[in-house]
Amino acid sequence: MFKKILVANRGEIAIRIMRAAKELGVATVAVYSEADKDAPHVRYADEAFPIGPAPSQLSYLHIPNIINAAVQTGAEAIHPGYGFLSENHHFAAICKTWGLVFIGPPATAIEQMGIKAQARQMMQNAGVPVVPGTEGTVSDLNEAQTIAEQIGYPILVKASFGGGGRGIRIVESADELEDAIERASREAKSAFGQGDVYLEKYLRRPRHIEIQVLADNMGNVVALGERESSLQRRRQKVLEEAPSVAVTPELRRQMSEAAVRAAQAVGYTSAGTLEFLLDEEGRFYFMEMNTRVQVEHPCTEMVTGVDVVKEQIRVAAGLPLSISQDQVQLNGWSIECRINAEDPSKQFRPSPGTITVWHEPAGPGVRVDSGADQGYVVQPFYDSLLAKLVTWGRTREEAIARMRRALSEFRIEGVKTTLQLHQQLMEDPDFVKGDIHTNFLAERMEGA
Ligand code: MV4
Repeated sequence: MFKKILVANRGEIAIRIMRAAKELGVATVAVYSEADKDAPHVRYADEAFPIGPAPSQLSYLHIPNIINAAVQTGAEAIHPGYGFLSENHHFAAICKTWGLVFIGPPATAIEQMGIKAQARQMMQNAGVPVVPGTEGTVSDLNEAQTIAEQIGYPILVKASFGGGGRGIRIVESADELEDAIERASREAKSAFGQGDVYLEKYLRRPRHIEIQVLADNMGNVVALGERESSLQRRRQKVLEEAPSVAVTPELRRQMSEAAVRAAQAVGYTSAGTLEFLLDEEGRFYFMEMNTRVQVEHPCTEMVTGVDVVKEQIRVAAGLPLSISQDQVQLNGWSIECRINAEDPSKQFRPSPGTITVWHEPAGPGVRVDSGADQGYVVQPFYDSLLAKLVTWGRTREEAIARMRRALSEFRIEGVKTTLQLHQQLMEDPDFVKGDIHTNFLAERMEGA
């Protein structure tokens, strides 16, 4: 096992990773920007190293400063968390050249899954179902029109280097296709420096189901069941749960087998997530692979008892996974509410400022992963996630009852938050029934 690792992130996920390290007897190094010198993740670490000014480009995304911090402090490995450098295959490769272990998948797997059009093709070759669409990227308008006619409108134009939903356009009919391809391509070029796009059949009300996988260097790949994250707002996830009301044991088996094949096809190691769309007829389609630990990993931890981050560190240290597929059992239900510093009355714009009151809920079945506390100043430079409130119950009903209770205990003053949005969701009859899909929040908010 490592003696010391560096955590190249901030906020709740930096603390989450350091907790795993501490349980494994591994010392931790935090890095921090000038804006974060008093942040909780800096206090939690055994030591901390400054990496530059507040803007991420100059600190948390600045590869030389992070490598320097690891070298100066004698860390043997770097955990990138999520966001920032976590899916930057150049960073993963650079770590290696400095003799540092990147706690994540091989750089090649990150790169292959990062090119979405190529990932689609690879997955299809591996026997994983994909949404009907183009083989590879659109190179010629006539050809795109022919394929669009074959799969039928509505069609989605997606950026191959996008991901997370940027550079996406819905096309309702043939006369809009040319314009949509041009716009999506231009948007992708300016956002990602690369204008390749591909086409997919647009599914109108799919559920978003993702399978968590873990893989080690001995060839073991284990699927930890699904999460459902259909509740999103402007492609930002708001709430996640595990398992999903829409997944039967048979469907779970099929999706898990597809996820394991997908991971094997790219020589995956560490923790990763296969994102699928599930249509109203119960058919599932591969959409993307996230080659990092995800924000919502605690839902899986609550229902499987497996510590996803500890497994990542073990695998990076060359150890085998601590569980096999037949030891994976799902127990009960878990829900995660993302508590963001955002103002619901201003279209959920970030709400920076000083937190004057911070009181976290506790008690049976409640887990809080937070990166803020009383007196903490929410910075405008970074993601607005303050805390993840996660509950567990023997049933979905019990997890919801605990979430209602925990939300009522959570007190945050000084900044606007999404606490109230979650309280409303917990009372929504369709949410309580489990009748949700990826257009749920958009439809609710249009109505409001
Ligand atoms: C889709 C889709 C329907 N059909 N692709 C949005 C974010 C990006 N990762 C992919 N997204 C979608 N792709 C096809 N062919 C619907 C969405 C989508 C969505 C997906 C997952 C979770 C929430 C979503 C909210 C709106 C749209």
